[in-house]
Amino acid sequence: MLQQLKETAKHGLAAGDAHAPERPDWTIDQGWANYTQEEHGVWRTLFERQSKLLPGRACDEFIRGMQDLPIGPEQIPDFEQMSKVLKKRTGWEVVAVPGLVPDDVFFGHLANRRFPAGQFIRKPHELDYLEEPDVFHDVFGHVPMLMNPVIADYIQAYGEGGLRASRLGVLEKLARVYWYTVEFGLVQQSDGLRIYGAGIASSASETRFSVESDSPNRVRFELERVMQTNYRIDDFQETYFVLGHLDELLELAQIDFAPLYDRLKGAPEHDAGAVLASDQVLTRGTLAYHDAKREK
Ligand code: HBI
Ligand code: FE
Repeated sequence: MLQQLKETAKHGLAAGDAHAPERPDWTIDQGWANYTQEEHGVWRTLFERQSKLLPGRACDEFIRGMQDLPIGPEQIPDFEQMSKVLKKRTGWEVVAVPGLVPDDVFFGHLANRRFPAGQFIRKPHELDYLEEPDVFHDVFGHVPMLMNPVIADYIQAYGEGGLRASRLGVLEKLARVYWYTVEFGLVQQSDGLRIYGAGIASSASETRFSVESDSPNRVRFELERVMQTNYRIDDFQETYFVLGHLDELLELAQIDFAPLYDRLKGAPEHDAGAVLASDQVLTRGTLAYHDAKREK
């Protein structure tokens, strides 16, 4: 999955790298007319698979965002067309990038309501494995939620917070909040537990695992707890953090993190699968899925 990409981000993008950008903001032209039929076909395969899985598993906001966007199975979406609709709704636009971009560049885009989306699409033989975020993860996974005003403000605030956290040397803590919300978040809806995280919504296997498996823990989201918790970059999450309502992200976007960073300096870190006495546990996982792998 795309979790791998965090490592790549750290190691793969040194200055003077072969991936050195032509533009300082790392954007490229999407070059929509240059996608091949095979590439549109990969999009269709992934789109149809996820569209069948998500009703009843993704939150209402995701489903509605998808419906209101010019996104369908036929072809990889045209970023310009999509941005027109998105811009009207929440002021966001989608810009093309070659893959992972350096943290400060990424945050700079988010802080200005530009979502950097991978221009390329994965190959037909790697439908379920990704080292860098591609157009399917970024567009199918993220853009429907950017149609929602709460998420729109929250991700912009993350961009601004990311720039500050980088300067303070505490990015790891903030990145965990992004990971366990924007990428792998679940939310309690009146009719059950639902997905809003893009890393889940763009993955067929994790869509099922996150809401149906007995293996993972599902714990009520609590900011400081999440900031102290490691995450899996190479596999399904061992723990999902669950919001009572998406509006909680609105408060989160307004919190001054600086005092939290201070308070958490030297505080214990929790394993990805840990359950704490202070947790409000919704489902205590068996952890069978990850334990089976650890035994090997
Ligand atoms: N670049 N294109 C892209 N997409 C990401 O999600 C991304 C990135 N660069 C850095 C990054 N994510 C993360 O390391 C930060 O959110 C911490
Ligand atoms: Fe993502």
